[in-house]
Amino acid sequence: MSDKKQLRIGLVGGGFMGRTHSNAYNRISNFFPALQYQPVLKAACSRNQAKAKAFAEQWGYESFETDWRNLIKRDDIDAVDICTPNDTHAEIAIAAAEAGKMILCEKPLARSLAESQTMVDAVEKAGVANTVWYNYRRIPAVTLAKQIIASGKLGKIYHYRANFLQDWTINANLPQGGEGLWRMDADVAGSGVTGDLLAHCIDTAMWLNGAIKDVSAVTETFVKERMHQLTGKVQKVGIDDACIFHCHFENGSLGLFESTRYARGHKALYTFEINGANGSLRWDLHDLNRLEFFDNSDASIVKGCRSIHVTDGDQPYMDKWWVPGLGIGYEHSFIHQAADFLKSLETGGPCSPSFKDALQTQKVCEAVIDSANSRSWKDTGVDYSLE
Ligand code: SOE
Repeated sequence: MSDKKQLRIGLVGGGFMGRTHSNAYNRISNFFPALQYQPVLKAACSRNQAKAKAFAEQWGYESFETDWRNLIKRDDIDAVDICTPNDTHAEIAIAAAEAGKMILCEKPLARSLAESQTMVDAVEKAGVANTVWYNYRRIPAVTLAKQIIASGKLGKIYHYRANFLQDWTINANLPQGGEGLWRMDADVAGSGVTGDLLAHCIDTAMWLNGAIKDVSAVTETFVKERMHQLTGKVQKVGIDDACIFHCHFENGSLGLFESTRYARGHKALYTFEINGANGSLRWDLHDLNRLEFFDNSDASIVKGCRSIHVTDGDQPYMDKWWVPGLGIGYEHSFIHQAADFLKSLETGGPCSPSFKDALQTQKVCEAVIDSANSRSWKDTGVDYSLE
């Protein structure tokens, strides 16, 4: 019998994110043995009974529920993990906070800034631990970028640019709404690529480079009408299929962001680059163990972009994995976030990004959509302290 403290998890939603989070909890004890807390998979919840049961069995949950309200009422659950579509995040999170549960919420925090604010208010009132799964921060190469920037090695920052490119909606016959395609339905998702993909880029950008002050954006919806899976009717498409924005950061640098689901050939290409007076960094999700670093202080005869293979034990998180030179993958970013959440319970500090941090990303997303709709610059009102 382990003498660790238990964090009893109730997970809502049995889709892609439910799988990534469940996998994370299952790996923690093996790879983060020093943590005082141990996740215990108490219950998985999905509306469909057969699916809920199968999910619980597959991922090792002790039980299952078909109504999240019952899950939240249970005394044997300490933390609620929200992996459902965006339109349910606020209701579940607020009820969970009122029941005194800790909350781990999938990104984006909610469909809109107003909804997100109600969630922040609820967790702050209840004083419960909370975090939002902006998982890319926890890729070792990205965390290393953060450390290099924080060390001042890049000097004054002039530029930050990021892309998140996909191609899965280039098909006018693809319906919108319903299971699997809720990201295409504005009522459920809140927005298209802005909330789904640019939110990741914005979260990483503000973590690395500070607050985004104002934005000027364009969005496009290439296919204007699609059949809705739930109504069977052809309905107006309300999401942005593509979004490009530029911005000013608080530190004086300029930002350029692009996201689309119409970049043929790109399945999930997330890249960012940051240029300072003394150096530049570049990262690419398709080669996630590598960080490119140009250091202008190198001797001129060897000056050039170095490609750091971030797999050594003294690099972020990598002492937990294999031996130097052997890489890790996408799923590890979730394992690292779950481990950091457990660590934060030991130290009593927040686990960033907290709901409050994620609210700042939401402010930028909202300003981006407002800017595109009004064809004008918008202030974001972001209040971001780097952690
Ligand atoms: C959309 O296709 C999606 O799965 C996002 O919802 C995730 O947040 C992103 O990491 C990968 O793409």
